Amino acid sequence: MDAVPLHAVGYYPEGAGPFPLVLIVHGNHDPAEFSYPGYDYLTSHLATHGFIAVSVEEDFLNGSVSGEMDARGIVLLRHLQLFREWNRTPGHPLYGKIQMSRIGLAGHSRGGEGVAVAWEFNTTKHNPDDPNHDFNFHIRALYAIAPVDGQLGVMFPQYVTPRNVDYFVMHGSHDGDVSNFQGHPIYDRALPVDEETTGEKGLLFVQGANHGQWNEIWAPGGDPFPISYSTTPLISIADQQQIGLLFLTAWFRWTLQGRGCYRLMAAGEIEFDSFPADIVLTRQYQNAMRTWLNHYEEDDNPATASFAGGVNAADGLAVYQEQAMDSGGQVGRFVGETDGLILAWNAGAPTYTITLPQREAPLDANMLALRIGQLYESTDVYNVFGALQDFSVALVVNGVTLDAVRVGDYRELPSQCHVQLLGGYETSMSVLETIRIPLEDFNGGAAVDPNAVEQVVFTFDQNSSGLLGVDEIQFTVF
Ligand SMILES: [Ca+2]
Ligand SMILES: [Ca+2]
Ligand SMILES: [Ca+2]
Repeated sequence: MDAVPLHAVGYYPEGAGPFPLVLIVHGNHDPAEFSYPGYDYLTSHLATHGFIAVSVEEDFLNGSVSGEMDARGIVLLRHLQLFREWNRTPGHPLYGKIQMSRIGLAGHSRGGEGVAVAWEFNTTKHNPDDPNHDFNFHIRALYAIAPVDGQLGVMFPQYVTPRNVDYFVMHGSHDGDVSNFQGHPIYDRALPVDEETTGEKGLLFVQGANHGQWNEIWAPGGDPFPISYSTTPLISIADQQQIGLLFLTAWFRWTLQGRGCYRLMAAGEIEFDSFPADIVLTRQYQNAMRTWLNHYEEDDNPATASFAGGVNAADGLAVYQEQAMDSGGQVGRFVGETDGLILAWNAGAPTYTITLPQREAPLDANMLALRIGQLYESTDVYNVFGALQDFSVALVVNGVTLDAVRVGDYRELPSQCHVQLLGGYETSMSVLETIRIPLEDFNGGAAVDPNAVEQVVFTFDQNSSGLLGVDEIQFTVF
């Protein structure tokens, strides 16, 4: 393909600006039906909140095609070149109105990987002979809606790893197209655990959401592989779009406009009345200020902690194993790209204790965070379907055990829903929830010196049995 049209439709606010710029791009669909009008509900809403927001047409890349993922990203960069030119052109309606230092990209399905590809090619040459590769845009934030992963060709890394950029991914349990939550591995790779990086990342998993309802054009046609069985109903188009609108807007208001209350929403610490009721939302969040106690990537020995010299110990657990939480078919039906800990109990009040050595360098932290959740079981063995899971956490500081807190006071840990696509293809999966506990909560509201913490103790004392996945236990700053 030698040339493509540059065509996008959207809105800009009244006023002098300058305003941050958000591009939204669709994914693969029947090329005879325009997909780009399907995000009008998002672009119009963004414009009322101070963004220039457009939906980019890439219908000419659609159909029974493969190997086009590089083009999906490059077309977005070509659009940014055009906006840069208009912003510099006296007399153009957008002259001086675009805040080119604050750009966000959102994409759905193949477009969801396309925004990561655009971010990659923004600074990495996709073609050394391209005379027009003068991108280097300030792409600050990405938002992927039910993205694919790994469709980028062989000339460049097949899998994009977002670094030094804010990345958010949203997916539905009832996705009848990208049914294995391919954005989860991207979330796991983003801000790599073993690298110094900047940026933040968030994840939203919506029980009952499907693939197409986030696009107004795709929604009525249903997904290619509809749900045949689920313990959770498919949510309405209106509710699914409301959830997408709230989180996408919030992400860009935080990352491009610096509105801190929306960071709380991304981090799962605040809810609004505009959230549709009775829909189970699972959320993850992480920023780059992390001191790892356990990310479980260092080996496969549950006794060794990721914190150098740290030791993990279990007492009374029926299952206790460090393992891959990927799509390899282990217990839990995971879809990520990470290692974690699987634990279960069915008697007493067992414990999981992390013991830290004396620190050589002081660490900066005001929170303890981890991701944890009930694992999917086809029939109940340890968890009780429909019941919340819960447990306690305590710190030992200078030989004294401080107040225990109950994680249920921070976030609920609900059951994973069961889903089968038409034909009986099972797509149930376990998605963990980020829990963030201010250190002062362990000490009656008084500050806790993170350098003095000797042990973190989890006690499974709230339910008589349970099966949980655990990962990314960290001290962090918020
Ligand atoms: Ca491991
Ligand atoms: Ca280990
Ligand atoms: Ca991990």
